[in-house]
Amino acid sequence: MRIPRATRIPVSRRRPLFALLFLLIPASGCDTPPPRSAEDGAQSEIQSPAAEATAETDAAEAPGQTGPADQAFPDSQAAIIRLDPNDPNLEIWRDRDISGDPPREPGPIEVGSVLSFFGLPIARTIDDLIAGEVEVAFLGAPVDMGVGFRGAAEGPNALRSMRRSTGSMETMISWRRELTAVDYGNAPIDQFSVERSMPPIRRMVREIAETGAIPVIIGGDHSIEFANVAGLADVYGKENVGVIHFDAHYDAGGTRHGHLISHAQPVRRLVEDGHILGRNFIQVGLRGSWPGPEGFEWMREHGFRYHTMAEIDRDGWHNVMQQVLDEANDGPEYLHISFDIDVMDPAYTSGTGTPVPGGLTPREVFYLVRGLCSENNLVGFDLVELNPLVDPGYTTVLNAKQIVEECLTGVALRKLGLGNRDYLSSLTRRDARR
Ligand SMILES: [Mn+2]
Repeated sequence: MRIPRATRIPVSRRRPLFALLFLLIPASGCDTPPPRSAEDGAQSEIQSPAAEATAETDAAEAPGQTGPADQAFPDSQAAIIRLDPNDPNLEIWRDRDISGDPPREPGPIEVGSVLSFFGLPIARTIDDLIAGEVEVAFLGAPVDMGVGFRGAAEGPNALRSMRRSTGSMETMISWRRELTAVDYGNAPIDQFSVERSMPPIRRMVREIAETGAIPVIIGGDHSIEFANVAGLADVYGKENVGVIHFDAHYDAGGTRHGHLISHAQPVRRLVEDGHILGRNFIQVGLRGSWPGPEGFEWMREHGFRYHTMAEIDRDGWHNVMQQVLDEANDGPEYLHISFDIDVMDPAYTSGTGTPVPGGLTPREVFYLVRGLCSENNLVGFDLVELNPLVDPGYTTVLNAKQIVEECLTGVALRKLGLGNRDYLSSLTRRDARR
């Protein structure tokens, strides 16, 4: 940047001025080690005034930061603008404050024609879940800054806008009839920060799981898998939960511009923070250009089981699918499914942020998801990366809705003692004709 001649300052007087500028612009602690987890990361964004003063002093005196302004400021940690710890609205959890609600008996609340997931009653509190003996609680997690592309935050409301459940001809089982389910609303998030959005989602997943209900979390981008699975591990125990990760991408990327969580990193965070063992991760549908060799080596090192589209093309979907179902049965007691809609071919799911050609078809996905949810002790399910803003015709929302329903049909089958990947109604099958 060129400084106008009239305001130029003699070289000998520059240092004190730059020191003053550093004092005027709040500095973050550039000596602070990277946070261990996304939840820690959220907390570390707020510092005490004493820590701020130290950081400012350190920054002002740090070597190499007293050069011309156009070199010192743009890339400097000292230029990061921190949160205002005195903002009375800093605590995003306020959104769930119900202290102003009229008194009522706890339990699910019917909402008539007001939009909710599948037209379900809503629940506002843990007491509502308990009083209603709720078995499945939907939760919206409208995060989209983790994909860096606007629209995934509209996923929950896009799904809420779909027609209600229509049942399943394949099984002649209606999950709506068999399961008590509610819409638990959206998690309160910080729309400007992935890091700060993780704790409230994790807390709500934990609330649901603590009552014994299954959280079904609708994203939102894939960063929320971290909060979802960490929340389940809080309740069911570290390393006690297995995860089937449906995705075109492995989502175990390393640090990016200092960020430890985004839609490309939840898997690595879950493993490195000790929530899930690598060998209890099963990846399905990987393809395209990411990861490269290092990513696959990292998964091998940690004992991941993964099934690429290349393997599916070579061995046939049926064979790989049976193997996935067998592997899921050979894992820890509890299972979570994290379903990135981009695992499907963009022909069926254009409405997503990072589509990759050559993916799965609805026919392949529906059977597998129903089978997994019927044969396992499912404790959580998330569907992510649904972006209705780039979904002409709502094809993606339609497929997303069906995937969720296939899973819940599986859960209902299991409850009825019919949990079996190949279960079909006798009315549906040719070989059962009378
Ligand atoms: Mn993903």
